[in-house]
Amino acid sequence: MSNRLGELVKLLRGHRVFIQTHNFPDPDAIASAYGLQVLLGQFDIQTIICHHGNVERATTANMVAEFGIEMTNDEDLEDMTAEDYIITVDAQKGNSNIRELIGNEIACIDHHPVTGEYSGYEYSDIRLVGSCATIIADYYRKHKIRMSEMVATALLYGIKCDTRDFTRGVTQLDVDIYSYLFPKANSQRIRHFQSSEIEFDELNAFADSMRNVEIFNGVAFAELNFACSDAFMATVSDFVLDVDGVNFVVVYTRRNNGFKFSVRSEYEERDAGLIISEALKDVGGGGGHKSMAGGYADEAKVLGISIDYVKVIQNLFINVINSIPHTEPTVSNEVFEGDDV
Ligand SMILES: [Mn+2]
Repeated sequence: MSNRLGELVKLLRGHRVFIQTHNFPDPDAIASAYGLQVLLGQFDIQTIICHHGNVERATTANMVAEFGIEMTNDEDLEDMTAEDYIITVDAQKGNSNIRELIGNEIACIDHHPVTGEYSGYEYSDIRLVGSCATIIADYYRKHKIRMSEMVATALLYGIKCDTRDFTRGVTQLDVDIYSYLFPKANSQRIRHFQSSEIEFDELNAFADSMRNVEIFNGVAFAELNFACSDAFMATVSDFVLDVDGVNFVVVYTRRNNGFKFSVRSEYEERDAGLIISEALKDVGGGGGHKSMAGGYADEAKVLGISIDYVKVIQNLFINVINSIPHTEPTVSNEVFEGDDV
């Protein structure tokens, strides 16, 4: 795993290269794409960052604007061809959160568990660390490549977001990368991004959703009864997980003839990715990390079980959680030895 940058550069040279993030990119996806673009630029490989879905949250929009990151929406990519190369970052081809584009997905850099069947990458660097930005920063560190304050700040912010300030999914590599990035980054900018994670016009929606929280034996459910972004759902799940006595959170909203889910877990024993994939296997699908996961359920299939969809959703999750042998919960830290995970 150690000297692979040369391999990647060699693979890309002479091709038109796109860096594609997951849909509705979050700070980790944006930081990773940006950090990779600047890195490859140092080897004279020009890239175009592309994505599907808007970058409209205040924090992500601030990031893009303040760093001057050029992000092209897939609808504006008129001239991508099947010969063009795509590197997927913070996502893997075939996942439900990344749109299929015409180019050739030749490479992947990601920190999510492998779920799809796609095996066409000629280069893949998938490590189960706290953020994709950690992996990108590791390339700079290993190869002693100069890093600008903007890149360091973006990557550090990406790590902080995905690990929730180093409280979830943190590995030794994330910690090492933190100490590598910290002296290079601008902390004031990070504070500014962090202080705009909830938007003013979301405050009422946020308060309403808190009134709908139901808790059963440490498992909290919240239905969001209004159109909301994935990022907003994630913010709500994180917030509910902070409630004393809650160690597992299921937040969901109705969307496109279905239900969209965001799940959080505090304990190793309640593996969010495994639980959601099991809970939704007959009505949709889901997956993710031990501590954070997402998924989708088909409305007709849920309502086919019972018209009382709230109970259906609660039962689907609670049945899976209750089937897990009960042991004393341990706090999930997912610390791995060494940095090549
Ligand atoms: Mn990520």
